[in-house]
Amino acid sequence: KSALIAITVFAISAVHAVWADNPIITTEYSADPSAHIFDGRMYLYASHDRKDAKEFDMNDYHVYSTRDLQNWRDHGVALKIADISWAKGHLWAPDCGYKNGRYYLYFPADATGKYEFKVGVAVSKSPSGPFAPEAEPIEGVNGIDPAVFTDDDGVSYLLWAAGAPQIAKLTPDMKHLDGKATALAGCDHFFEGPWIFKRSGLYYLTYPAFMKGGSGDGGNGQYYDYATAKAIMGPYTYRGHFTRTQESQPWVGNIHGSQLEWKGKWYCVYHDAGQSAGHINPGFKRSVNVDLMSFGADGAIQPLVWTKA
Ligand code: FUB
Repeated sequence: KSALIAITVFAISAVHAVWADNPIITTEYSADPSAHIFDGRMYLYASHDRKDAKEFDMNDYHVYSTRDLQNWRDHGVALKIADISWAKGHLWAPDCGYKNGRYYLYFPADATGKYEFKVGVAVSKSPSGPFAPEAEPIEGVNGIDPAVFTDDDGVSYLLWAAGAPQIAKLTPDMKHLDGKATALAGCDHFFEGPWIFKRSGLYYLTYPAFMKGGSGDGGNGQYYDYATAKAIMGPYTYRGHFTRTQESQPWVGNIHGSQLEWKGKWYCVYHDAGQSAGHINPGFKRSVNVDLMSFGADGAIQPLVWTKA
């Protein structure tokens, strides 16, 4: 019996030892991580909360990568606001896609100085950048939180948030919308940050969501909710949330990230504000976490377990 207990304890600690303690990035505040596997490494494309700036006043992006989920490399500034002719500020949640030897960084920015957001694209030969932005934002995309999803048939889609999750096909050069956007229905309590992944033929659309009675803006917390569909354009069925309950979550603020499979395991990479506890505005100095995901027999995402050791 004691041998069995020892094996079980070893197995549990082995699972928890897969990555460094949360938060995984401690050199900078970082948020909104979009994770992808490129060339055998996990890359994170993240927003950058600056220590001495106002909340949400971000002006560059860092890219992080790892081969083993323990040792993370900060590749430095991959794109900055001074390089983007049309952007007036607020470089919010980005994402990166790959096609034909090029990496495409999609990023939202305030185009007028009045919180009117558009989405631009910047190109690099390397997944870590630096990325060279196109001169104009992408026509037809007014909103925040772009995410790119490439389906098994090679067609890429851009998602973004504008009241509801929006989706449109991208042209093969990845720089324009191929047709009009569709607002995806069925995503109850949607607030921002849409992300799609596919598992066993099912499309999962995940997103930060309003908490009951909350405004959804992070002031009183957000849940991570999701909906699933058999086709990328829907119809989507709302499936609830997979984060902890409001009472037990250890942070105040919003949540935003991504989910992906790597080496047979599923991960949720997202931010909270735990690292900045005690900061004057803790909810908005955010840090990236990685948690293992698990799924029920019916495909339901099981509640995340925070893996701080
Ligand atoms: O980080 C800035 C904004 O806060 C993002 O665009 C939203 O998703 C929220 O995380």
